[in-house]
Amino acid sequence: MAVAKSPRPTVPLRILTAVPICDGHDSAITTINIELARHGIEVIYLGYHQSVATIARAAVQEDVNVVGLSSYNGGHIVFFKEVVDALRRGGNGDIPVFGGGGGTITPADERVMRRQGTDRIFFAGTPLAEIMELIRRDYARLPRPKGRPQGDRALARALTLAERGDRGPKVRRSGSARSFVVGVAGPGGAGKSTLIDELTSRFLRSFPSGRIAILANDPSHPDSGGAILGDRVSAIYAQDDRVFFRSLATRGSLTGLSAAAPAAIEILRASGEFDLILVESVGVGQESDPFRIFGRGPKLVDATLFVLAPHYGGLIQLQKIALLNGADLVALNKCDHPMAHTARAEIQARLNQNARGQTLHATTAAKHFDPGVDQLFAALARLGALEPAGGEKPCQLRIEA
Ligand code: B12
Ligand SMILES: Nc1nc2c(ncn2[C@@H]2O[C@H](COP(=O)(O)OP(=O)(O)OP(=O)(O)O)[C@@H](O)[C@H]2O)c(=O)[nH]1
Ligand SMILES: [Mg+2]
Repeated sequence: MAVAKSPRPTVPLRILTAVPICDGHDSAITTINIELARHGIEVIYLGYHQSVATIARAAVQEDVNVVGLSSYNGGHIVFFKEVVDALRRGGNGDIPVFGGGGGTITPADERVMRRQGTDRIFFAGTPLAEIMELIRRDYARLPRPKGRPQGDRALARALTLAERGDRGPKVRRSGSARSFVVGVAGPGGAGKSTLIDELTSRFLRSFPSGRIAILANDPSHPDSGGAILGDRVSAIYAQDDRVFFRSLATRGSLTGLSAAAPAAIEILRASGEFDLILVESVGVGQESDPFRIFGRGPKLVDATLFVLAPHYGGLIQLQKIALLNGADLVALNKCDHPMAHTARAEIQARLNQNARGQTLHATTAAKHFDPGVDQLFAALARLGALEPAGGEKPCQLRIEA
């Protein structure tokens, strides 16, 4: 089929992609994701083996134009319908769902799926260029919820408007929480997202009724304007209604955060919904100050956590990292690595020289129940004087020596 060429969108289209539960075929969606980003589209990728609830929650919080599922396990007729139904039940049936699955989805299956609410299926043999053109042509418009958006969708839409440059999107105050906002920065791949996820698990266990928000910034590709927003892949514990997770692409901002991040933080604070807000920067360099902690403009966060892994180079590289002077908390992550022992001593010496009482935490975020992460969470909760919104006492953290 010939498709008329559509211009590059001025506001990037956002797609949530995922592979359904009990399906490990992720090579097709990986190819599709990269191609989407090459065509100026922002892809929020959830990963494989994803449940209906996880997909529907992410679609709402990310306020995407469309959900794309890649299904090869044979369960597509039921699974696509359940995603559509979950969106409709939550009043979000305006978010379209499409997908593919090569030869495992037949034209007869598609007819049933369309009747059940799936928008379209891309069959085996469809050229990638044709898929891209159809997506850009048919899904560029932001879905319109019926009536006034509610709950997380309302919050998500306010963030979308902020990303589009709307200066003061209105958000109704729906809670009474006094948010503690923590900026999490560090070099690319140091384990920021994994650590944030482990901190999220501590928060959910310690504060039985509180909510946490995560604003995950990832880089846009300067050539196409597209992006692979991949921080959600590490977010196992974000699969909980008490977690609001939003991915932001930098869209040309060179600060380490999206230009909309300050407004987004204010929107989340103003909602009164969240006791804790964690803001992840993109992987930062030696001179970066994404949260403006050194006085160049109003400070964006209440505290800063700097995360680095043992492979930072040597002593001289440590001396160059500006954020080590200003961060309130420092985590040396990947302490399962043999180099961690030396790194810990070097970083501790660097912090001692600052004489600012900064604490260093040795963490292994890839391990569940890591005592270093327990200690880091306890330090963070102390710093923010975190108290559950309902007034109940936080449950005791299990801290090992
Ligand atoms: C590669 C592959 C694997 C790899 C997966 C690697 C990986 N990480 O993904 C490996 C070897 C590991 C594997 C394992 C298995 N596989 Co396999 N696998 C395939 C194979 C050969 C190709 C699938 C693929 O990636 N195609 C490439 C994509 C790009 O092309 P496409 O499929 O034609 O898709 C087009 C469109 O549909 C569209 N599209 C696809 N998804 C999406 C999503 C969006 C959002 C959009 C816009 C478009 C789109 O893009 C393409 C454009 O032309 C298929 C056979 C086949 N020919 O489909 C079997 C197949 C899917 N596997 C099958 C099976 C049974 C298995 C295993 C259970 C085998 C076993 N007994 O262990 C395991 C299960 C693995 C698991 N954990 O789930 C069966 C499924 C049968 C069924 N559902 O009834 C198939 C059909 C083979 C067969 N004929 O038996 N598999
Ligand atoms: N060995 C080991 N690997 C870890 C640890 N923490 C995270 N990782 C792995 O490191 C890789 C990067 O982790 P992320 O959490 O995505 O890192 P990040 O800092 O958020 O990365 P960017 O957002 O791209 O800058 C992943 O493969 C993680 O599984 C750890 O403590 N030990
Ligand atoms: Mg990350």
